[in-house]
Amino acid sequence: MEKKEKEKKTQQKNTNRTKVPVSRKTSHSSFDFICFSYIFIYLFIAVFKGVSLNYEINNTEHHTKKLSKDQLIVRRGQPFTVKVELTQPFNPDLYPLTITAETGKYPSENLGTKSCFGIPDKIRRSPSAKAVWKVELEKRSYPLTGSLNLTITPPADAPVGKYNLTARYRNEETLLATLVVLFNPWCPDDSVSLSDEAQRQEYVMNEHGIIYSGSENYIRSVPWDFGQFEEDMVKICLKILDVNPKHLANAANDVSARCNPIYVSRVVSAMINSNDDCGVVEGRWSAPYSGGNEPTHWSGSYPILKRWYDINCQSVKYGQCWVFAGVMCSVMRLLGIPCRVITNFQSAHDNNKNLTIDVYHADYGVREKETRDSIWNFHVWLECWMTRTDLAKDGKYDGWQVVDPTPQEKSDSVYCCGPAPVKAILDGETDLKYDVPFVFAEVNADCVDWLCKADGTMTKMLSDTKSVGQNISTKAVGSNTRLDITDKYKYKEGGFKKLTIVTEITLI
Ligand SMILES: *[C@@H]1O[C@H](CO)[C@@H](O)[C@H](O)[C@H]1NC(C)=O
Ligand SMILES: *[C@@H]1O[C@H](CO)[C@@H](O)[C@H](O)[C@H]1NC(C)=O
Ligand SMILES: *[C@@H]1O[C@H](CO)[C@@H](O)[C@H](O)[C@H]1NC(C)=O
Ligand SMILES: *[C@@H]1O[C@H](CO)[C@@H](O)[C@H](O)[C@H]1NC(C)=O
Ligand SMILES: [Ca+2]
Ligand SMILES: [Ca+2]
Repeated sequence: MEKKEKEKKTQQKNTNRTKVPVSRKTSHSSFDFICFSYIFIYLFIAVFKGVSLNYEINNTEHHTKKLSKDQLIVRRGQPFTVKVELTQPFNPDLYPLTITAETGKYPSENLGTKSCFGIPDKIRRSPSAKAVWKVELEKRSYPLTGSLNLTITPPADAPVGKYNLTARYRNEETLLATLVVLFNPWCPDDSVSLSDEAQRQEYVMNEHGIIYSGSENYIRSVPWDFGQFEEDMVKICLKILDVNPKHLANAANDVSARCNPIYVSRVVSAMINSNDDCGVVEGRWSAPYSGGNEPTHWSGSYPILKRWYDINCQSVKYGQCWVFAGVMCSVMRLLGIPCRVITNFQSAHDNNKNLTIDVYHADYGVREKETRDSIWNFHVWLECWMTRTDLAKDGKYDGWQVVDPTPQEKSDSVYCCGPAPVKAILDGETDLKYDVPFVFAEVNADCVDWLCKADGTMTKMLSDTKSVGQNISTKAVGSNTRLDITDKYKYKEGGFKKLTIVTEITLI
């Protein structure tokens, strides 16, 4: 106890003195020594001499170089190297090196938010420890001079977010690194794994996109700047996670659940709209747009996200579907979940979940019946790529999932939507999580026009089974052309599949 106190004081005293030379040194040396570890040089029995986080090499290999050159940002399931220098020979048989990785305010081994590992890895762990990290001594290390090249690997199911790595050797502890861990589409074991490099470049790395709007007869291409690699996007996106109501209610469980892209995409879909929480964008669908900008003002996500962050997490005014989807795409790409923006033309909003869009027309002298069912000339949502082992072990529902941040209907009493597997929408499997019936209706609902008569009866005037869900479009991989993916959402009109589906649905 006493010794620790003393160390702390020395540490504080030395911080000021060492700061200037340390930072000057980092800019010229190939190794970036961090202050914390440097301080120990001045301690009498210090064992940690220096740490180099190899930012350049690590961030390049983890596809995060565009994000930062002086912060370690890695992806789970993939090793990174750290060089540690000791003031004495490394003797792991006598004195093991232990490292602890911690994230969130309540790190716990059983929740996967804390992991203890080391060389040799003889650490006693709880049998229910989740997300166990590992470390190996690289061949190019010189234990006799205390120069260690460590290869550290976060597990492929680690919660994403900010971590502290602390090392302990011979009763001395030092902060090795503060780093950020992201999802890893390059890692086969990650639940967001995407095998094709061209697709990863498009759906994770591309900062520029096209959002389609207009109508099915005149499709407009609007460029959108995602800006997911802007300098402070890590900070902004982690803030979005930290102010979400589930985090405020139970921070330990929320941080633990950040290992799961299903959970994260659902949370982000709720946090992009300002309903229910301090979400990023406030929606408005008609003038006046006073106190903010018209939705058509925006051409990219970053100015919106930055503004939200700068005004202390107050929602930015105003957005409509393409703004919500564009902003969410930036957040998901930054976090490392592959995603793309989708436009559905003649998109139905089936307010009462019965798969028909009912429009009521008044007979002479009769008031029109109120209806909240509606058809939008287009609607924009997001597809995110992930496995759905929660729905089927055989991978049937893996792949693209609809996630829609536009506040249309509540799901579990919050304005959010999805992830809904596109395969489940195609096959009309409306009992699957999340919100499959709602998205199914957006692309499949029948339109019924009713005539309301003076005696209170109604006559069906017109029934249109074809117009909803047209020309479902997204930007193609590696080019600026439009890809029509309507056949991923629905079988050809009148096909056998659709008929069975409608019967199933009307029974619900
Ligand atoms: C990480 O270390 C910093 C600085 O020592 C501290 O403020 C922070 O609370 C730590 N975070 C975790 C998750 O341990
Ligand atoms: C540590 O590894 C890096 C590359 O991974 C290498 O350049 C460096 O020389 C190694 N350090 C030592 C002390 O061998
Ligand atoms: C759907 O709901 C509307 C309004 O309640 C109703 O008029 C219509 O008949 C319903 N359609 C079906 C197929 O149940
Ligand atoms: C939209 O889809 C329809 C068929 O559903 C097709 O006839 C039309 O050419 C498509 N429009 C465009 C712009 O591709
Ligand atoms: Ca919200
Ligand atoms: Ca309806």
